[in-house]
Amino acid sequence: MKSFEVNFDGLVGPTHNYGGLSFGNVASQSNSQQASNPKEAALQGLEKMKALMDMGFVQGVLAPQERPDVGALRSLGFAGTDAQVIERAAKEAMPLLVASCSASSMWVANAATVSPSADTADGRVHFTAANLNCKFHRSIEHPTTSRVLGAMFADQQHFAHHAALPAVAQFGDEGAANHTRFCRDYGEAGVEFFVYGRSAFDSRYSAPQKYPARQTLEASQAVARLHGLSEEGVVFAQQNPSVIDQGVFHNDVIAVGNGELLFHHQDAFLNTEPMFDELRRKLAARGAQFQSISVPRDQVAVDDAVRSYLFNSQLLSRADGSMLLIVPEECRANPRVWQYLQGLTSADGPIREVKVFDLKQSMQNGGGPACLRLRVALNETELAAVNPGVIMTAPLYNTLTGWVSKHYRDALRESDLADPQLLLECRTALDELTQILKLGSVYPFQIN
Ligand code: SUG
Repeated sequence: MKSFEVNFDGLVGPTHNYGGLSFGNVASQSNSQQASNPKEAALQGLEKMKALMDMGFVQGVLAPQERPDVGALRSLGFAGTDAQVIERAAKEAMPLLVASCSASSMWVANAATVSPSADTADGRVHFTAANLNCKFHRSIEHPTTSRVLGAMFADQQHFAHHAALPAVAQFGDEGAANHTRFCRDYGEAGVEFFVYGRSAFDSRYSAPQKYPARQTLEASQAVARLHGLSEEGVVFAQQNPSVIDQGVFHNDVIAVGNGELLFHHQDAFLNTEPMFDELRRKLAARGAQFQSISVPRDQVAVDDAVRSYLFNSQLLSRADGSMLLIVPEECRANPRVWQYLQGLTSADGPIREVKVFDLKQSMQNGGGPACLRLRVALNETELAAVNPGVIMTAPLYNTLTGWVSKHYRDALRESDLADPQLLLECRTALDELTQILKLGSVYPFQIN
């Protein structure tokens, strides 16, 4: 049976703005308070989806969330009508209003961790929504994420959904941004690679000093248990704490894997060699051959990786077996990174082509090509069971660009977030979107 890696990209929501909300994420901190352009952000994302579809990849869409999240503000004590809740929050606690307006659900690499059916004990595709509890603005995503994923992958014969882990930092879980799967073929059993930043229960592990480690070992282990993964099908690895302190807030800022290949920075992990031995051994038992491309620090410094998002790229397998790397425009702007990439594709290695995309609106909040997509490996039967409304087609692309042009603003500043009209605009747009994507009722304003 044929199998595919389907990329589901997050559609940027109408409230995309630069709130400076993510301590430890250099781009989010340094672009705080700039005016954003939600319309351009959504169109940039859609263009990448369309380009991948045109190249022959199966591409899906993941819907944005209702923002401002009035329910979250109510839970913090703001009362009255929806408009009054927003007005009071703006007057008394602007940072909370900004957090409740974030369009951060666009970075769907953080929506969930996904294990394909070939790896799981019950032969279903398993999803665990990420609790994202390191940041308040992201911790409010998972209830809607779960409903949206449930509406996209509804068939219980093929898909199993788990609620987010307990909402405490000890089980901090950031989803697929810290998870990669290696395999010979997407439909065959693979090895799932979980990368954590610290241990919450064992003080012998080191931890970063300056910025938070968002993912814990114990969260990764819990997800592996929930998904029914076997001991021979998992490897847990610790991120190098010193790169977290340099702005690598998720492992997908310093490494990306696909098929049998891991493309990573030399300084990405702790205890790299024994961990690679384990990957090699476990993949060999699955008939696969682990390969790595390690980018040396004297060619690309960690700081270059953080600024250019070289590793937040999409590594895709083409029909002829060679690989394509989708990188953001910022990689071309960095001479060291660009020179490295020229050498990479001219060498006789697995990565043969680099394609550049302009994702500046998302990049300015620390979200590159890989942050914007959730990978789901599916066989033909499972793909046929996915809600067809969320699979990208040329007509859907046209409908969605028309929808964005109709509903989105082209400038958003902090002061605009206090405008109660923004909530109405957002709800009107999302109500239409659930019909376009055939999701049913998934938003709080549709179900409460
Ligand atoms: O969680 N930025 C996101 C970026 C997530 C990127 N995802 C991956 N690497 N997979 C974050 O830090 C910034 C929002 C703001 O500041 O307005 C933000 O949430």
